[in-house]
Amino acid sequence: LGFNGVELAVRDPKYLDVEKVINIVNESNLEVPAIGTGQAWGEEGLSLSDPNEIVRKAAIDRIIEQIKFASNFNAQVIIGLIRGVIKEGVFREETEEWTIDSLKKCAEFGLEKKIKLTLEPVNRYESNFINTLQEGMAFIDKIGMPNVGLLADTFHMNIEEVSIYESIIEAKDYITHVHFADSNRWAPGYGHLDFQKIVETLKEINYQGYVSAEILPLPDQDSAAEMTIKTLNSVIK
Ligand code: LER
Ligand code: MN
Repeated sequence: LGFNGVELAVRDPKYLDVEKVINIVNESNLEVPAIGTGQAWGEEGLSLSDPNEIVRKAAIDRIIEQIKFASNFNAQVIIGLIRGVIKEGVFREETEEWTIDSLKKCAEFGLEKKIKLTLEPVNRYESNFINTLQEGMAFIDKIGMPNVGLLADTFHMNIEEVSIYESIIEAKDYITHVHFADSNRWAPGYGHLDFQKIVETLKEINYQGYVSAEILPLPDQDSAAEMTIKTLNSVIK
């Protein structure tokens, strides 16, 4: 269809035949810009912010394994839902401290392997912890590591940002990866977001990275992939 890369969503690299993945990616002439890690939160409850130190340690270890996997492709490792939530009865400050400590450890290992982490603000219905690009930037400043950037996801931004465009401009020095999904999380073109204007804004900030379609496979996966390319071709000139 004309895609340049493929983003991989991996719960635990230990269950992958890594050589086989590398071969398939190479044979298909694709790059891997980023590795999604959220399934470890969704399916195993691993979280970098959990009040329980053992759970945090398991989440850090998982991200370390993801960094090793990512180094096969020079991919960024996404810190999305694996950062967890602010649990009931826990102060925001505590959650932040634990997460900063966890992410520093992950980022230090990333530095050794020359791999970036990209922190993704997600909408309030998925987490109560880091919803806007502004919150993401403030958090990245607190981590204080050079290899932690920001992931701008248009689906989450449509729910949380006052202006998708102004937020992209404000976050221009932080954005290292972009997820595209339309307002309904279907492929770009199936909802009501203005991808022409979003792409113009990304060009305005001279964004040089990938835009990755993170979408529902609806009405079916082939149509979703085709619609993505069709919309991107019509707005990226
Ligand atoms: C992950 O990239 C994301 O956007 C979350 O909403 C998990 O699906
Ligand atoms: Mn996303």
